[in-house]
Amino acid sequence: MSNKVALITGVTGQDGAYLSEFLLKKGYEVHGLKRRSSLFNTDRIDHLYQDPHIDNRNFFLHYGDMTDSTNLIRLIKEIQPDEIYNLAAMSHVHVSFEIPEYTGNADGLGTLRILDAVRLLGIEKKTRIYQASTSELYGKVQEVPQSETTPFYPRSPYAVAKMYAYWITVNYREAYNMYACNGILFNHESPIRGETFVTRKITRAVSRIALGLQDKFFLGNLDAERDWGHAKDYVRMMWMILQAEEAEDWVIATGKTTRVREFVRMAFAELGITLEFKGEGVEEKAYVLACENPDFQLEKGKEVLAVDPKYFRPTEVELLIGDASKANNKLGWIPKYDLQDLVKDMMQSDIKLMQKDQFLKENGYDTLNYFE
Ligand code: NDP
Ligand code: GDR
Repeated sequence: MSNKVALITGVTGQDGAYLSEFLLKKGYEVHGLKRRSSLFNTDRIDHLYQDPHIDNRNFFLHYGDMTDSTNLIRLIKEIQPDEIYNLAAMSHVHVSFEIPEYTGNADGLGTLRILDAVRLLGIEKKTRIYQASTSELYGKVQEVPQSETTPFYPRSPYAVAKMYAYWITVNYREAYNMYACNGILFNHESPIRGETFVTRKITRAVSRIALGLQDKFFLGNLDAERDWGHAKDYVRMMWMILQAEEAEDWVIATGKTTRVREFVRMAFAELGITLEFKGEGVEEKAYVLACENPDFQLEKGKEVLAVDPKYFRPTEVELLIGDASKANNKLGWIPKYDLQDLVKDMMQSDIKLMQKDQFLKENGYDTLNYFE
């Protein structure tokens, strides 16, 4: 068992939650940075919570924000982490077009604040830093599959901010001999994925439609292709990256790409429902072709999906497919989940969740009715 100390920014997010679980199992003392919010924002880590009054705690939460340097410096000084995983970010690509300046501040300058805090405190020989870089850096297709040597062409304020974060991490490594690495992670999903990312939006809506809680749902670009993996495989790799002898940058991906439309098809298929897609572009719609599952009453020909252009992005990333051979060969990283396993995991979880909603509704209680 390890007796290392880790600091995770973005601990309340999808990856922060899985990484906390992973590091705690390895025996780490884990500190997480969470934002103050007017409602509890700790749903994903509530099962890890420890009462502050007990002895021998190994999981601690601290208020903080990536836009607040003094807070970050003070926390890093107090915690003296062996490893920092910088996962905090305004991580929604489409939303970044609405709040570009904030995104640049939190995602770009936020990374600088972490790196510079470690340098200022003089702990750069002790503290290793993982930066959550992204396949969005590749943006407009330059070559496929995308590897550590593929040129970047970011296509959103989010990706441009993450490009700054990527290079400032490389720069601090080279300028100050710091152990700082970029994990260039392709899309990774899970049952606790944020509800407004496309995979989770699909698995939630499909579950609700099957249970009769919702009539149909709307998506944007059905032709976009993504290299989707499971978040559990990807957080393991974040840790492996910081255990490597040399600080380097790594692509993490499955090497397979799938269209959004196909993900929709797979999610319905998990419930025994087959679809037919008709029309093109904004006119495209999906209808039930057959429902072989006696638990669900969906008639043949029922419209379940339509395109709404409000979900189109001003500039889109059409195709992502990663080449993770460096991580496969040098670190021995092999993902345990394939896309089919991922869809199954997400559908099983969302069906259960929506069955709760169904129960509440049938018994006269209100349920969540807000979708983006
Ligand atoms: P999430 O959106 O689920 O989580 C983001 C986390 O960052 C949340 O804990 C959020 O807090 C926190 N956060 C946001 N802004 C701030 C801020 N200003 N100060 C402090 N904390 C903040 O993202 P994921 O877990 O999916 O991703 C983790 C990281 O990896 C992100 O940096 C993302 O950009 C990057 N990434 C993700 C990929 C993916 O496919 N998931 C792929 C490649 C990179 P709160 O809960 O309060 O909102
Ligand atoms: P992405 O993920 O932008 O790749 O960023 P997202 O799931 O939001 O979109 C994937 C693709 O699906 C298309 N799409 C829709 N997307 C959303 N969110 N909602 C819709 O209704 C919809 N319809 C179609 C999108 O246009 C896009 O092409 C994620 C985030 O986790 C980033 O933080 C991370 O860096 C990258 O993955 C890798």
